[in-house]
Amino acid sequence: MKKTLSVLFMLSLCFVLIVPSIGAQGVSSEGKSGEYLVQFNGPVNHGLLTAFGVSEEDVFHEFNALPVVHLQLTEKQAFGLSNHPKIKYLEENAEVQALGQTVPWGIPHVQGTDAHGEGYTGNGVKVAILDTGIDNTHEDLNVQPNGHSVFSDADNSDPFYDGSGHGTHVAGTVAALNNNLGVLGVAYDAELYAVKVLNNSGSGSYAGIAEGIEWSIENGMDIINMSLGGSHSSSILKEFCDLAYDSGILLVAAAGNSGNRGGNNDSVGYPAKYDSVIAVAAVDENNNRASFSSTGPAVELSAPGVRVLSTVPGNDYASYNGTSMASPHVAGVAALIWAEKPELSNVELRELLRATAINLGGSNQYGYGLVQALDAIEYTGSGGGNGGGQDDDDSGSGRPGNGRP
Ligand SMILES: [Ca+2]
Ligand SMILES: [Ca+2]
Repeated sequence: MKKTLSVLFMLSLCFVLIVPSIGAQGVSSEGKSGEYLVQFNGPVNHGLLTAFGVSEEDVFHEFNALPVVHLQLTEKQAFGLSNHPKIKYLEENAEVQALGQTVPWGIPHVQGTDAHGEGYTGNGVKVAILDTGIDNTHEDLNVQPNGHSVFSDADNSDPFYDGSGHGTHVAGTVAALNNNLGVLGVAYDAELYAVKVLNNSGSGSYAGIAEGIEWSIENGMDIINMSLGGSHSSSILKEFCDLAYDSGILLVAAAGNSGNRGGNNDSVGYPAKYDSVIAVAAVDENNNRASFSSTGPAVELSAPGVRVLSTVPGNDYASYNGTSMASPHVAGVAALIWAEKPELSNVELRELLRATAINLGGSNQYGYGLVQALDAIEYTGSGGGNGGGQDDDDSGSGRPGNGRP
């Protein structure tokens, strides 16, 4: 009997277009020449240009469709021509450039950009995205070449084909590239691994999750992100999660989207509910719990999960809501920390995430609160922090990818 899981995201609104914009041209000083576009009233009058001292080599291009010339002028020439009755328009040739990279609100919200400013980027930390696959042709993602699909049918056997968009979106929140396009991930130098455990419709089984966890252990993953869940417990899935945790992997999962408006039900799903897995709740820009975000004693941390802009297949971008979107913020923050503090065990890293989170109120709604990357990286433990402390019992010997047996 197969119990199904489903992806934990909701609406897919607001497709975002990257539109070209007109950048401002620098101001040229007196007598200095600049590039202009000049349109004549009637045919291009070369005699007029000559009269203003414009030589042939100053003309870059003469258009055919309109009486327009692209040329180089001094400010004085430009001023003179602009007042001449035979000139219809005279404009500086403004530079056109792509709008560039958009930083989704969640990235600074978890101190991702603060951490980047200090040079922390998650370099080399291996993050397995157990999801619907990752579109590895996306221009804003760098997906590692070895991945895995738990499916054998032709439509779902390729971990780099994401027919849903869910896994690609989750991946972008962890590690969309820092370039001049698209969006920015929390830990943009982390290594993304596509582990397809959900099919193109966003469904999977506990056996598939278990197989994805096994692959992650065998392939030396540091962090597993599971933006998925189901309402039934499975002893065997729990065993696999425990096995991964005991091997030193940090497991992060969406708490679930089964919360109610009052925030008073016990609705955290599996695998998030297991002790070995961090359950992540979703908040909005004002740090209010998203009304859908599951609640209960198992909620451990909070992260942005409302109107989260990230990558989707086909070099596109979209905003999604869900605890699925919150979980990869935590995975990304964990990657930022672990790259700087590889000596921490997964248990110590988890303690640090808790100790440096911003308390947002009720623990059943927010857990320890909103994760903070830079505070965690800079945490010395001496000041007492806001609860917890880092003493633990672990067998800990640093992150798995960092010299584990
Ligand atoms: Ca980017
Ligand atoms: Ca848990």
